[in-house]
Amino acid sequence: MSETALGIRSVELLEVALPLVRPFRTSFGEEGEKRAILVAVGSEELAGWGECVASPEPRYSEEWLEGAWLALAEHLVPAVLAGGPIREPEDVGRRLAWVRGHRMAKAGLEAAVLDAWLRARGRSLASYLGAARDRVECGVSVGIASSIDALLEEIRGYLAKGYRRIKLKIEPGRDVEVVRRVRAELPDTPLSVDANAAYALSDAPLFEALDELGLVMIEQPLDHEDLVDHAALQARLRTPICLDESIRSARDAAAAIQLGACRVINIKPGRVGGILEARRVHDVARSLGIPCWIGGMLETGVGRAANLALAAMPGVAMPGDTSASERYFTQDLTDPFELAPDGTMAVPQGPGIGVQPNPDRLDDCAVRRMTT
Ligand code: NPQ
Ligand code: MG
Repeated sequence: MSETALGIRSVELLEVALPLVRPFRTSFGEEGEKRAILVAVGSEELAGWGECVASPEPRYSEEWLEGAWLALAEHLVPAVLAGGPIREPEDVGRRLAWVRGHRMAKAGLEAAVLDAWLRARGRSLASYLGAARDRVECGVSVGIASSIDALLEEIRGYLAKGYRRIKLKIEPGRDVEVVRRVRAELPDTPLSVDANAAYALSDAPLFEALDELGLVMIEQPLDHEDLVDHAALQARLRTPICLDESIRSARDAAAAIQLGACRVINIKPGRVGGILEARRVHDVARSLGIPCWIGGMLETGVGRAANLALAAMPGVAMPGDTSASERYFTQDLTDPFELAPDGTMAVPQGPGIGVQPNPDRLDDCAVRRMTT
């Protein structure tokens, strides 16, 4: 264990592919397989691990896997290596600040360096982030289903496992009627919806209908780059609007809150450019009295571990999309994350993110590797 700077000897990029237990359908598309880039930072005896959440196609945001791979290989990794030993985790963001955008790619690299830096100090990510608890409440995100009966069966399965909040994905044509049916069958279940930016302000009457259904929140109803229309919509609703895609930084979070564009914030480290910026979003929301929670991008155990550490921060006031490994994968890359019957999950307490990918599983799932 050393308090000296972290020398990085090598950086490996691995593209992994894991089958999903069931296809995941949203308003922007369907995924049958999870692909991700893992970043492994090697130093002395140690490795640090990070996950880049960019998916194969630029549907959720403009970033996509191949673009993130190139950004990492050609710009981000060389820029971090060129700066020499890492004295503090903020060095990564400073060395990458000249690169516009590419937040998911930056986040994967920063996460790996931060993991290695913390492991060298024997310190957990949760403790570094000022964790307020050692277990976190978990919700689950449910994809758009082929029928309401199939949807209800899937939801009942998750409720039986203990999940504390059900998030229904909606899209035009599969919205109010579906949610009304689910609400009628499950009158006391904390329910939310996520539109992934599929609607326009002219759909306000539809959201006024949803407003009658006692939802915990309505996530990202309007355009992924909009704040102003969200503010107009929020003024017409009692149900809090939660922003996901529209919040790309702590600066965005402050603007959205001041405009009245949301009353809740979904924090994803990939979307905002890293774990440290995710903490800044949390700090902004907390200081302005806005509850936040930690979202998910179908992460493998590497990204999931970091999300659980973030979910332990004191301003995280709602259950996250930090679901169990088995929600998405028959076999994770790490030891599986499991939900307790009370709907909580343990926050990893070991050094760094507290888990490591299993080398045999990596061999099975890796489809591409590159070492710098
Ligand atoms: C959201 N996640 O909150 C996202 C969107 C999402 C858990 O609902 C592959 C990779 C497929 C990332 C589908 C959840 C995905 C993905 C949806 C992210 O909006
Ligand atoms: Mg969302």
